[in-house]
Amino acid sequence: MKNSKQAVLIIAPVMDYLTEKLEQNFSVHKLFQLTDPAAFLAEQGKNIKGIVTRGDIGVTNEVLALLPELQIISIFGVGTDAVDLDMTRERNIIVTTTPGVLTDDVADTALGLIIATSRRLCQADKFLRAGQWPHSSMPLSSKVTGKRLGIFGMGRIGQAIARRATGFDMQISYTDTTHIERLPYQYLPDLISLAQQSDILVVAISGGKDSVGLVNKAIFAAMPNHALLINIARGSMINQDDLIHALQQQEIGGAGLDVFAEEPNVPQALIEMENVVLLPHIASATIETRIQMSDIVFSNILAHFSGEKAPTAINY
Ligand code: 8YV
Repeated sequence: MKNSKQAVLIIAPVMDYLTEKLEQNFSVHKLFQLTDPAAFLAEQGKNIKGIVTRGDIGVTNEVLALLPELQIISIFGVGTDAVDLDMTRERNIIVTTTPGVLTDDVADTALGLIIATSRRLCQADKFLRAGQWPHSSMPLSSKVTGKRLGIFGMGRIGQAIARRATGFDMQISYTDTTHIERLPYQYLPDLISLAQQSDILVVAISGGKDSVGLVNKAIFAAMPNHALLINIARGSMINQDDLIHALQQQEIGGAGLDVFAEEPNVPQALIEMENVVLLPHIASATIETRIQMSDIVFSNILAHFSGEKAPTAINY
C-alpha cells in the first residue's frame, strides 16, 4: 500500500512541526480551517483514512459517522476521554496515544501548582508589579515541605508526582482501583478517606465517563478547611460548581487548576478568587515534549499506512 496519498484529517491545530511532517507524507485536510466542514465531510468523508487530533479535543461521533473508511485515530496526548471508545471498538478503528513522554512535564506542572498555590506566588507577583511592595506586605502563605499529599490516581503521572513530592519530605498517600504493593506510599481504599487526611489533594486519574464528577461536594466536605485541590487531569472529574461553592464557603483553602469543565471557558467566580491558580491546560506544553508527542503521533500514522502495527495503539 502506498502511504503517500492516504487522506488524513487533522481535527484541531497541532504543532507546525507535526503538520509539516504529515503534509510531506499524506494528503492532509484541516477540519478547523474549513469554512464549511459539514459540506467537506459529506463530500470527502469517505476518502479519509486517518485522523490526528488532540487529547483535549478528540473527535465527535457526528464526525466519525461521516468517515466510513476511517482506520486510525492518532491522539496527540494521553487522554482518550474525548473519543467514544465503544464506537471505535465497534468499528475496529485503531486508537493511539502518546504515553510516557509527557509524564515528567505534567508531574512538574502539578508540583508547580502546589507551590504556586500554597505559597501564593502568582498573587505575590501581581502585588509587586502593582507597586504595592513599598507600602504593605503580602499576607503569609502556607508551607509546602512536609505536607500530607494525597494522590488520586497512581498511574504513570501520579507516580511521577509522588517521586517529586518525596524531595519535599511530603507524607504521600494515594487511592486508585488497585493497591500497587511495590510503591512505598500509603494506600487508601477510597477517595473520601484520602480527602480526609490530605493537606493537598492532587487529581491524576485518567479521564473517561466513569470518572465524571467524582470529585464533588462530599469530597470537599471531607477535606480539611486549609487543604488545596490540584487538578492536572481533566476538568470533567471535578464538579466545578461544587468546587466554586467549596472555595466560596472556605470549606477548602485553595485550588491549582490546569484543566476545566468547558475549556477554554473558565468561570468568572474562579477568576475573581485570589486563592486559586489557573493555567490554560499547559501541563504538557514544552517544546521538548510536544516534539516527542508529535513524533509518536506521526510514527503511528506512518506505521499503520505502511502496513505495520501502530506502536502505541491502546488495548481496548
Ligand atoms: C495536551 C492532554 O494538552 O495528554 C492529554 O490528554 O490533554 C494534553 O497533553 C493535549 O492533548 C494537547 O492539546
